[in-house]
Amino acid sequence: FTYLTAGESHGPQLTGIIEGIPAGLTLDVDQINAALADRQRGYGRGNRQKIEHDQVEILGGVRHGVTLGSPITLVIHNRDHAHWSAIMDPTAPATPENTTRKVTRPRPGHADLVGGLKYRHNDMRNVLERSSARETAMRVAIGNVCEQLLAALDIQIVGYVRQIGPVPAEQPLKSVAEIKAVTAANDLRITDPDKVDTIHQLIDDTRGAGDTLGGLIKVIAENVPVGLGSYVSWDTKLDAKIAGAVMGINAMKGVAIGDGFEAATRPGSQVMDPIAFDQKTGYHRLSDHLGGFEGGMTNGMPLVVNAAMKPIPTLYKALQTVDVQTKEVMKANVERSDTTAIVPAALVVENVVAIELAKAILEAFEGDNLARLQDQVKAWRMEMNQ
Ligand code: EPS
Repeated sequence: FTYLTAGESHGPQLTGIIEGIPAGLTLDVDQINAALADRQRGYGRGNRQKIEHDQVEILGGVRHGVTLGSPITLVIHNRDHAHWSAIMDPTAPATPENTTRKVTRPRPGHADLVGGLKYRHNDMRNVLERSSARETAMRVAIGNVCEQLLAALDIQIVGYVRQIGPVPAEQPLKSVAEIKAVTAANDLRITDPDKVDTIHQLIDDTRGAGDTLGGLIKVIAENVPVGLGSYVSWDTKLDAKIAGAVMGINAMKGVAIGDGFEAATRPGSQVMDPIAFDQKTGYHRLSDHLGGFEGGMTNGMPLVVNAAMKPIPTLYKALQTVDVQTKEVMKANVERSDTTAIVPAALVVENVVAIELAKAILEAFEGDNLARLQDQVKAWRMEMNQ
């Protein structure tokens, strides 16, 4: 199972190719589009989202709504490209007229400076166009294809926002369905709706001050088969793969499984999850401090993945930088941006975890055809007493 995305933020389109999805999966394009719309919502977003109306086009690997087992090609057009067609023209040679939005004052915290040095771009627009989180739209489209595969195997997953800036907003809800219902009903994707007003105010004040906010995200996956991933070598551990993939999302600075860093502060007796057994549900744990992983393998308890997102680096009240042409100390470039992207980021983390879970399942089982895969997973669950 592999996937690749391509495309610049203000270029003509984002493109994604996924290889390894089994044949026979009924793919609901409306569900992909609903996920894309969900990624565009959220308090604290900038004006770009008023321009975009993300919709996927399926151009390969699917026939009459059912996957063929061949590579699936997805496209999302950038509506904003209409305003950038000359500046982002893929083929017309550069002229003074089509290079007017040159970026020479790198933003601290962004990929601008090092990306420009590394690739020898004298216009750092060539960096920011691809390092932009616009690309996460395609990761959500691909992630939704994976979520539809996981749903066909009775696995549910949700991502939500636990904290925005310094304000925690988490109520201990347990089931994925319950979390989905509560977080869909507010524009912050939080489980504690009493915090909505406080956080709106915080975001407004932060925007007013020309500043930005990050936050904390949690993803929970239910009914994951026991024994995905392996303890035998470091690079077979599924928690490590998930951590890497989550860290690969724009602006992430931390990933933790289960109680994460907090587990380091307590004695072992308050961190390990005692084992129990009954005929109906088989082996289970009496708590889930370890977030569903032991020895890098899923243990049948809900997977709990936490992520910490830094604030957006584009500040309207710009920080000090150095102009790469003159080497003069200046204020950093200001591009149109969001005050916070924590709300869409929670959905992106959810989708990236879904991709890694689908990948792990397709590594563990033979995945040419969905019905055969379902039979294998069912037999496996029975053997695991799950
Ligand atoms: C982004 C900057 C903004 C965001 C963008 C990510 O875009 P623009 O510069 O066009 O205003 O809106 O996010 C998206 C376009 C999106 O769909 O999420 C950045 O620099 O990362």
